This record gives sequence, C-alpha cells and structure tokens, in this order.
Amino acid sequence: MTQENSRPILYHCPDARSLRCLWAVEEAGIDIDLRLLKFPPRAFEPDYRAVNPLMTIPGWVEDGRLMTESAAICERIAEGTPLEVRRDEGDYWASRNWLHRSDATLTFPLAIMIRYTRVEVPERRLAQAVEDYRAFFGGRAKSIEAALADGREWLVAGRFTIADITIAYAAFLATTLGADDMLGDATKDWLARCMDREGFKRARERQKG
Ligand SMILES: N[C@@H](CCC(=O)N[C@@H](CS)C(=O)NCC(=O)O)C(=O)O
Repeated sequence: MTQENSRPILYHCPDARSLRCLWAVEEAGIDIDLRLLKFPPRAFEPDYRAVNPLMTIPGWVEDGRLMTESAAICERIAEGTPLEVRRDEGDYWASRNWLHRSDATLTFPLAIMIRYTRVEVPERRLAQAVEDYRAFFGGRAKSIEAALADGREWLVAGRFTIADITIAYAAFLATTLGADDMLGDATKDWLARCMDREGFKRARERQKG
C-alpha cells in the first residue's frame, strides 16, 4: 500500500464516495494510480490502516500527503481545469457551498441508510432509521431542485463543474438506495445529463478493475 511512483494514488471502493474523485479524474484527464479496495475497508483491508487510519475511502496520497475528504480531493483534482470555479467567477462561493453540501448535508443521511440496509448484520438493521433518513434526504434534496428550477443545465457558472460531480454523486447514490422518488423532475433530468457524460461512464467502467 505504499506510494511507488509520483502519480497520485486514489483508494476507492466501487460506487462509494470515492467515485466522486474517480469521476473528476476522468473528466480532468489526470493520470492516477487507482487502488481498488473491498468495502468496508475496516472489515476487509487491514493494511489500509497504515495509509488512512480513519479506514474510510476515498484516500488520496500525493507527494506523501494524505487527503480523505471526497469534496476536498475533488477541489484538488479540479484545480486549473474547467471543472474549477475560479475565485474571480461570480459563482465561486455558491460552488464552494455546493461542495460542502455534497457530503456534509446530502450524503450523510444516505450513509445512515447504507449502514442499516447493507453494512450491519440482519439482526441489527433498522427499518425505522432507513425510512426516517430517506425522508431527511428528501427534504435536503429539495435544495437541488430549487437550484435547477429556472431551467439551467448545470448547477453553477453556466458549465459542468466540480459542483455537479460532487452533488450528482449524492443524487446517484440515492437512486441506488431506492430514494430516487425523493428527487424532483429537474433534478432527475440533470442527473441523467451528468450520468450520460463519458467521464462518468469511464469512471464506472474503470472501477470494475
Ligand atoms: N466525509 C468523507 C466520508 C468518508 C466516508 O465515510 N466514506 C465511507 C464510504 S462512502 C466509508 O469509508 N465507510 C466505511 C467505514 O466508515 O467503515 C468524504 O466525503 O469522503
């Protein structure tokens, strides 16, 4: 699990939050060393602790430094590419806000759903928690619908950016958890546009190993 070359290393589990980073890498055309792990790493990948003591993915190692937050890693990947919303653009702060919202506000309730539908052993699964956090996600996902209500194609800056990648991952994850009915029509159309991008398709193909 050590860094053997100068390329950044991305530790990833298929369709987990690290897909944000793999998708961004594909869109930005960055050369990385992709390391696929079994989910959850804390159960199946003991050696990964030496890389990331949190045992979470993504893990991004570059120049010997570790990053562990999917949205922050996406910012790093986007830097200097059209995916980045630059400081001198009007939507800079809106973009930053979407980046933080993507994980802290939108993925958090979905993570509870994953835990109590897939990760816990059957006797510890909690249908009530799953239903409650599904509704919780639905309330929060209205913010995506509101942003797209004026018919805009992408969330900010009039082009596809890292904000679309980070937020679309949360919407995509919701669809894999049976929470797609919590997404509004404009959100579903936008998500379809995002998932139709070659970068997204390449990332999902690449994660097959
Ligand atoms: N805020 C972090 C959360 C990272 C995280 O919790 N990742 C999940 C996968 S989606 C994980 O590694 N879960 C396994 C575990 O906690 O054992 C991010 O955005 O990357």
